[in-house]
Amino acid sequence: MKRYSLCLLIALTILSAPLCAQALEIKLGVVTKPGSAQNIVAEKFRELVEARSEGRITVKIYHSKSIGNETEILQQIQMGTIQMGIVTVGPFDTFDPIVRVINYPFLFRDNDQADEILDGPLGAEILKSLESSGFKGLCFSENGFRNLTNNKRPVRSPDDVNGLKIRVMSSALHKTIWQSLGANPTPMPWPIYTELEQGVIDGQENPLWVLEVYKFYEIQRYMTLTRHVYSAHIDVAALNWWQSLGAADRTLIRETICEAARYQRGDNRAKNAARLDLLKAKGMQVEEQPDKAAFRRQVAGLQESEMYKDPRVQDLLARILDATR
Ligand code: EAX
Repeated sequence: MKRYSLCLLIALTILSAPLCAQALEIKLGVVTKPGSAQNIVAEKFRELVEARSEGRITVKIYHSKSIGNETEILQQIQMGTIQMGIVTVGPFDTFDPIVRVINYPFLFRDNDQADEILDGPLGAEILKSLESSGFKGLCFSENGFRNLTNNKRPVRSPDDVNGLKIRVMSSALHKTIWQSLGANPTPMPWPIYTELEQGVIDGQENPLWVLEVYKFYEIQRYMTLTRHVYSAHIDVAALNWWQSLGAADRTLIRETICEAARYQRGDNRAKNAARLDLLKAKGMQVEEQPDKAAFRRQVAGLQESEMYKDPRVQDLLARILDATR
């Protein structure tokens, strides 16, 4: 018998619950379906934290929009109706614009640089900042670098983007980025298969795993490896709930979710080459060498724009840009 079950049995027998640490059920929300990046973090976290607590802590994962889109998941965490979530940085920016620094276009050169910044003191500052909106930011997992797909034409330079109806995440920054690139961006919460299929939108942008897991190769013909934004998830908890936990539980939960995040980032990256092959085999036409310099020029004014005008956000962005150059 596991130690926790034994403990529970003794406690029940002699009606002396304080003998044991309290059972804890964590409700955790992700918008995507099983097999998706967010779910891989969530499932690894559940497996490890349940084993390490010997069943005292249990995790119930709500996925596939069963408790709403990513904005609604964050609202529920703020209200305390669920305790944790794995949420993409895009929709987070209406809760705290500080997260926009991560989605600054063409910020990170590669995965290593993203890890170096987000796992370091600058990333810690971002997580800390979220406390002012009721979140405890624990660590970063990832969607990965985002790429443009569409159904109209091959895209090599921003000229080809002109007028394309692109679905973007519910984020003012993402809308601004695609306006700067000449597209006609429409913010829409996840999922978007039907809208793509019916031609309500011409295209979208997401990392490679999304095209595989959501079978976008069935309904999108052209892909361009723009890698325009590194799309992190924030692995987040409700601040009030977090503060109600004992120190040992906080340490266990934080260490475990961060381990799950590192596991997921490695898993995601290891699969990307095979995904690209798959998407080509399924008939997608892939532009692997877009004119990155031209894309960068189009978004060069963003740092000075409305999006980053909050002095706190501007200051952090400047320091991150310094650290990445
Ligand atoms: O994680 O909304 C989005 O485009 C996200 O990247 C999506 O939920 C996949």
